[in-house]
Amino acid sequence: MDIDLIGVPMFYGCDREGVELGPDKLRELGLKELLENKGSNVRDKGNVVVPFASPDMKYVRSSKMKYLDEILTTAENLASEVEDSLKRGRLPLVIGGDHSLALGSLAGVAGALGNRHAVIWIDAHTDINTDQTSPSGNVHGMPLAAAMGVGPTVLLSVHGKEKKVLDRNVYVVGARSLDRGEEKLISDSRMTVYRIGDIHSSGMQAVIDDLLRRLRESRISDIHISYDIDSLDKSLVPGTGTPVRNGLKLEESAQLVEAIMDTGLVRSIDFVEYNPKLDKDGRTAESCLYMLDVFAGCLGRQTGRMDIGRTGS
Ligand code: DIR
Ligand code: MN
Ligand code: MN
Ligand code: MN
Repeated sequence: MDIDLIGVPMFYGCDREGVELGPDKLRELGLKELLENKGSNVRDKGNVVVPFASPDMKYVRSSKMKYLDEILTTAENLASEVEDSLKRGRLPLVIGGDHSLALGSLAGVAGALGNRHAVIWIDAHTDINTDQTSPSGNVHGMPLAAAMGVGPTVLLSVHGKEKKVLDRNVYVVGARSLDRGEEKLISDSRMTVYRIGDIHSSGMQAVIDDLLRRLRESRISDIHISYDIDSLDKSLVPGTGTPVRNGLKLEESAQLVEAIMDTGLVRSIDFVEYNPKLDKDGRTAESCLYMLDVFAGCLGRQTGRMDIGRTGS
């Protein structure tokens, strides 16, 4: 596979410093070489520009969404990069940074692919808060709602005003820490949420079978994976801002990622929320590299240029 690495050194969406070091730390740990050794052709596009802001600027633009201006500017920058990579037939691998960057990656995906794609969101959280339902004001809890067209206009207008994905094509896997407003949106929308309880009672394979069947039935042509490392159990990722107990094991996560990747429909990937500053013993880096190796193996097996067949903007 031809891959474009894109770093997003940003912490504004989680309001916890250290996660902005994620992209460079993963480079230092050999991410490019890992992908190349498994057979991919990799171009590192570097990091997108993230404007500077000091903590006293947190609420200048909005009282409910921290660092709103900086997050929106970063999202625009990222959307252009992702769209550009996809139009060149390359797979953007977006390395965070916090999960608010998905405002940009999903906007870029929509710009290049239209709306026949599915989004698979692997996360302990569903990230479907709005400015009204968020308990924290942290925008990393809002990008998936915004992509579906739910939330404040400013968040819906990144790189175009259209919805970035249809709610019936959204799948969350691994959810186990949801806010009240998020529960309401799940019942009011057509998105599918596979909670940790479903995974533990039916097994990961049953969840995968159901997911793949739904993707087939909805005639999905493209998939974006948004991988939040806090989907993994807290013990595996102490170095993330909001670790949650009772999470996925590495083997379960690998099984899931391999099944999705092996559809051959995955066009773009986010890998987010690794915070090297909180990773005191290197265990989180190890978990990240384990999962990135799984992605690398799948990507390396897929050959050639992607022909997405559509270039409309
Ligand atoms: C929480 C935490 N639902 C919020 N969200 C996180 O602040 O909206 N998402 N950590 O990854
Ligand atoms: Mn998330
Ligand atoms: Mn999360
Ligand atoms: Mn565009």
